[in-house]
Amino acid sequence: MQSSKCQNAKLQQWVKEAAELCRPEAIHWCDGSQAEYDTLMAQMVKVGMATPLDKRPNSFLFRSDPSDVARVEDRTYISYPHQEQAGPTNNWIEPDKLKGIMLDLYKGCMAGRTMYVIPFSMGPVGSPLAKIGVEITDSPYVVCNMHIMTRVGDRVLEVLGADGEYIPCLHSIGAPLQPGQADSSWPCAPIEQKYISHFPAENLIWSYGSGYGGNALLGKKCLALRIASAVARREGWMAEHMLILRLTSPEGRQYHVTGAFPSACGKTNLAMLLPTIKGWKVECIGDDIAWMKIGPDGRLYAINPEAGFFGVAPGTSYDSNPMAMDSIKENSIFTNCALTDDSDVWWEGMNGAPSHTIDWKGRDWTPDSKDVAAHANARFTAPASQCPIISTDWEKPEGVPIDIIIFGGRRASVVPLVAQAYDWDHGVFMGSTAASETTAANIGAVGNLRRDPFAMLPFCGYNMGDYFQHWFEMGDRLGAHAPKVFYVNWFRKTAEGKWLWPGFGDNSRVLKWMCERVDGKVGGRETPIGILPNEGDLDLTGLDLPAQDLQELLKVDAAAYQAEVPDMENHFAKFGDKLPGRLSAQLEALKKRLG
Ligand code: SAT
Ligand code: MN
Repeated sequence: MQSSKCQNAKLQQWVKEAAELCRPEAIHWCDGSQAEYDTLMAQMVKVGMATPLDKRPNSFLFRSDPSDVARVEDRTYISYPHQEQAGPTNNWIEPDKLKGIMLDLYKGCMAGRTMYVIPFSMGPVGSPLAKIGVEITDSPYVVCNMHIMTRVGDRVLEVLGADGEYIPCLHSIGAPLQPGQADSSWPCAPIEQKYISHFPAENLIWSYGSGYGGNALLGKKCLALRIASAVARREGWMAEHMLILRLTSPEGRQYHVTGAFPSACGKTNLAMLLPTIKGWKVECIGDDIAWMKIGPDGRLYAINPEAGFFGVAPGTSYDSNPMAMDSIKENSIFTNCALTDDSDVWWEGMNGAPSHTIDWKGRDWTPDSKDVAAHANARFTAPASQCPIISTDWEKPEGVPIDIIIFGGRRASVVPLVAQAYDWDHGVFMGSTAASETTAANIGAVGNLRRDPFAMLPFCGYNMGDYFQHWFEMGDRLGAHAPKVFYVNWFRKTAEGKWLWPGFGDNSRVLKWMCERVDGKVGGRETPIGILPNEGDLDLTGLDLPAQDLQELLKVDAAAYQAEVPDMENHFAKFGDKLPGRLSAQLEALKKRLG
């Protein structure tokens, strides 16, 4: 039960207690080695949980239970002693009560299974910005994904030492096996038994019942966003749902950009885009999470705490994101994609449909089938190091200095292609009122418009009113060093439902305008909602965009914005006296500008 490599008595004690509670058949301390990964994969192939892919070396396909295909926001809890600490946007149950419910579920929940202990680092091992977590799980699928998404292994235990701090993350799929009982290929608990719980006051994570993505890979949303955002507020830094990229101009000037977009709104595509404008280059640093701290020179520095990509598969192709396609050629895990007859994966939007596949539910599928072949939230898990344009500085312990912060979401109407905030306060207002059509990354309705402030609605580990205030305070500390803030919408459609903007590589044209704004080299016009490019300010060389579409993309429809004001007011009203006065002032200023 004990690990000879673990010198940390507290960790040994926690593992012992977890084993007494969950009653696994065996305990395995993960060392993060390739041999460990290979052994677990071989076991999962043997029992029919994983399918090896002939076309992609060392890559495997998994099919989840149809009930367990995405994050479960309704079953996600931020548990503080007082509900006000969790705020109006989080589900809350009082800690003792929630723990009581979950302890009952955890009792004997690992029967017949192995309990894996995964020591992992978010951020390069030993970096001053990194945080250590330890996930206990009964899912070998989770172990293999954590190998890719985080830094796992003995080196983490060494850094942890005898009395280092770690964030305990307890996970069970919630499917004990009775002696002789046959296992299913994706065991999990029914929805009403799923709990993704966070106790930020004690830096503790308890997850039960799901094996999928952010519900189960606890380093990601649970630790690096929900718990880290609460820690960051206490310690004066930021944990954000943001991609990080470096853009280099033809003159060799580097710009670092972070961008907050809700799940499944194109962060991965933006993070590794190939610019369509001459001489500009993008390097990827991260595609989902940024931890940002003010550096000794007063600027804001960002690191990517993750080590891999857990990207949305459908829609990813050599046209839309060739760098992602090259990242997943080998050593990758695929979940809920379709299986082709020549033992490869396929999904909608990859390229021409094969004449036959096995769909994500394991059924025969042809282009005539009425269902999709891959689930809309099918995912690939791939090492970040495999991205051909991963920045050589992506693991730099001190991070990269941020020049530009982007907010955005999916909006078929109203919101123009790009707008620059007048100043930091206006940028915080843009982030706090960000809205997007919901996606398949959460279990629930798709396509409904909702306010998703800073793309953190499902990920903020404390009262979001306090979170807004924290953004203002960071801006005050950054002063003249604060990054410039922009709001984008790649997803505008015509009344007939046609995309107005080509997106993907052509988004580099918008990024270029931002860089030139930072340097004061390009124009813009003041509008009620921010500074927009004049039609001649965007570099559209080589792009065949009808003039009418460009006009539509850069139009500010004051009446349409006015119609949104009541919704913004209701959104702000939820925060009561936690709403910073500076946000109310911004809303009043917007109303005035709209006339
Ligand atoms: O399943 S995850 O939460 O990791 C993916 C996402 O929603 O961004
Ligand atoms: Mn995400």
